[in-house]
Amino acid sequence: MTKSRSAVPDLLQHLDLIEVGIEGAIASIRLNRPAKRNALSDPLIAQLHTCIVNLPTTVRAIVLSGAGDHFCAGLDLSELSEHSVAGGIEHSRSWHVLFDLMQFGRAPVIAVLHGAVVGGGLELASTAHIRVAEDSTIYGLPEGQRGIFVGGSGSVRVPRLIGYARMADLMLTGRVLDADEGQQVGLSHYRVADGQGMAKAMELAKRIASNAPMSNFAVMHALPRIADMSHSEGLFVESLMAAIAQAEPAAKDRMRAFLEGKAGKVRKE
Ligand code: 1HE
Repeated sequence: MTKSRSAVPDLLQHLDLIEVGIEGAIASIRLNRPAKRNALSDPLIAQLHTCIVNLPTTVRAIVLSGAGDHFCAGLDLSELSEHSVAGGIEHSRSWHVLFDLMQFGRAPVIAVLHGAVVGGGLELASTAHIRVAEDSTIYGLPEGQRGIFVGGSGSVRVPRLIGYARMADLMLTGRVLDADEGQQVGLSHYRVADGQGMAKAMELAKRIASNAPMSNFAVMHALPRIADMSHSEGLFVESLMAAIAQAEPAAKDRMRAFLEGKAGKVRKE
């Protein structure tokens, strides 16, 4: 991928634990701590936060990946012993703030998964809107074995992807899922060969970035909230969101283009 360094705000060019690139409307963020398997230390969480809040407003899709042989080994275990109860809550909340910013941000996130996607790494991957998994991907929640509990929103986000029962199995037994098993249970949307994840993610990011902004906003912000609502509240919010989206000029232009035979048809590739 050809990335323009000049499009990356100055502040983000100086981060050392992540690598940021911008190509047109697509930002790429790579966790860049391969010697520690991209374990999420406090400074790495802080740099991700700085990055997400300082991305240019022109960014319409984000591709998230990890340098080296693994996407992310989760929490940096060397930091945990320092925490009191209050410190533990503060630490967990700092992850929640960042991960909410990613899920409910300005642009959809496409995660490229390979190698270990474990513990906090799976929590991070679960904030993404789309997950592309390479052959080498393995998923696990070793918190049970480490004597701790998920603290980076895993108990909220992971059951919504694979169900409470499967998450309990991963945590209680230390079971590790391979890429195919992950695909079967719904952890990934796309499965690709090793080394193909970034190209697939970029292809998807370009498609996503070309959607009408209000459609992407509705998918990111309304859809997950509606899923948490009662039937009647969900239908009410859906009507409001639908009316807002269809009133946008971008929606009217696209519908007119289809009726005039100038827009693509729905076809299976
Ligand atoms: C680490 C970490 C880490 C590696 N924190 N330093 N996460 C885990 O329980 C996963 C722990 N890690 C592993 O199981 C393995 O490292 C991997 C399967 C990810 C990769 O194995 P491998 O053979 O490629 O690497 P390695 O030799 O184990 O690790 C290389 C170095 O990274 C080594 O440091 P070095 O100084 O000896 O070279 C490791 O100590 C270091 N390293 N993973 C700190 N996680 C908000 S709650 C979230 C709770 C959790 O995430 S719990 C799950 C934590």
